[in-house]
Amino acid sequence: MLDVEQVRADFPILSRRVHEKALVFLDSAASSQKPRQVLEAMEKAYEECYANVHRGVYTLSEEATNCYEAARDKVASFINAPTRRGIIFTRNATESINLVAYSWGRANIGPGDRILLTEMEHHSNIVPWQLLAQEKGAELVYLPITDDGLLQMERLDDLLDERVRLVAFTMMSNVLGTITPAREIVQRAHAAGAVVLVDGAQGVPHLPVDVQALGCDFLAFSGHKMCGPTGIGVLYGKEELLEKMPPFMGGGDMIRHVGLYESTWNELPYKFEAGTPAIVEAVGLGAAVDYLAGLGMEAVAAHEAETVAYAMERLAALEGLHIAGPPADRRGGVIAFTFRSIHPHDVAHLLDLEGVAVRAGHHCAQPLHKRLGLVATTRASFYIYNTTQEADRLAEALEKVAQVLRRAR
Ligand code: C6P
Repeated sequence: MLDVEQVRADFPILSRRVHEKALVFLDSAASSQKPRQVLEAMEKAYEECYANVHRGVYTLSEEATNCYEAARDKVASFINAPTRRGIIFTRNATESINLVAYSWGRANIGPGDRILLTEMEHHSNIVPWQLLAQEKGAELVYLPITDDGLLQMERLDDLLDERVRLVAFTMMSNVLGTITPAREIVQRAHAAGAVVLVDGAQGVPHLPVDVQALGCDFLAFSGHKMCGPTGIGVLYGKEELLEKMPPFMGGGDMIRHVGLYESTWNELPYKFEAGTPAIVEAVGLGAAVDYLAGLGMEAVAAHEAETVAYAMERLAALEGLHIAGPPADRRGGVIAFTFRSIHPHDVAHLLDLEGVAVRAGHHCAQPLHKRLGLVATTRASFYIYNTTQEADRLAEALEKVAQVLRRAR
């Protein structure tokens, strides 16, 4: 199990006070906080071995290149990728998904083809496919969810007909917290001849992920939700697919030879990394991956499961509070809820006055909220540094919100 107090001591920001109260940070699904180890690794990179990468023959540039490439090895090992050539650094999960939509999608999707998504996707795993489908005359189809926020798996085989070329789905919903049966979906999609992209933006930071066991063709995730900095994300892809795909963006570093009228491409993964990359951010992500691997992802998942089960019990006991999504044993560290008829923005604002940071709104999942018959929810999301005492603080603060509004009426 995690020693949560030891983990908390690694995160300087957690000692902050907000509105004269000890901060309770419950918005890690939007972006996690950063441990000292990541901050120090980035500072060291800037202070001791910063230069552009892949370009210089001088010592500093070679050192910077080595640090940047070492980060790629760490990420490859973190998700058990068979080769570092399949690890492409992007800006975030959104860019990773767009890379696949533009490069693989524009080469492989045509009129009448289908792309199968689910009703619980984040906008980042909907809009790129809408753009592609509109351009190519393809069609989007959605695997529906149940009222309690699980995928209707019994509908999958019906939807997976020969027109489906791509299945793209999230490993964990950022609203419902639902952990999807990713391996089963990949297997059934492959059996139907489809390529599979897994949106790991919420999965990779919180669950052990082994891409070889999962079998997916692509996996997209962001550094900033897993203790790393903003500005760095990852696309994992199977080498044989990436080899055949045309470049996404053109520019420096992604070429082998440039003529006035045509060019040839660099080898993987550099073919997909045009321009100066996020060098120090990659180093930070490498340190984040070291940090999480040091804790052990099984322990991370177990800690969150325990904290979220406790928090759900506490919250469900509050009068007029409704949690969206499945029971605790089917979800990760996310709890989105409505509270009486109070607008989620008011709930979040009043919680902030108690030092509790949560997100309110549609959480970039408007179709999901529409399916649930909701306009917005308040969302508390838990990570390695959250405690059951913080879940108590959330519940007590919500009780206070109810009292304040009762008095105001
Ligand atoms: N969800 C949230 O508060 P980016 O913004 O590219 O790092 O991640 C996009 C993304 C993709 N898929 C899922 C399932 C996600 O949850 C997110 C980001 C944040 O829920 C910010 S909107």
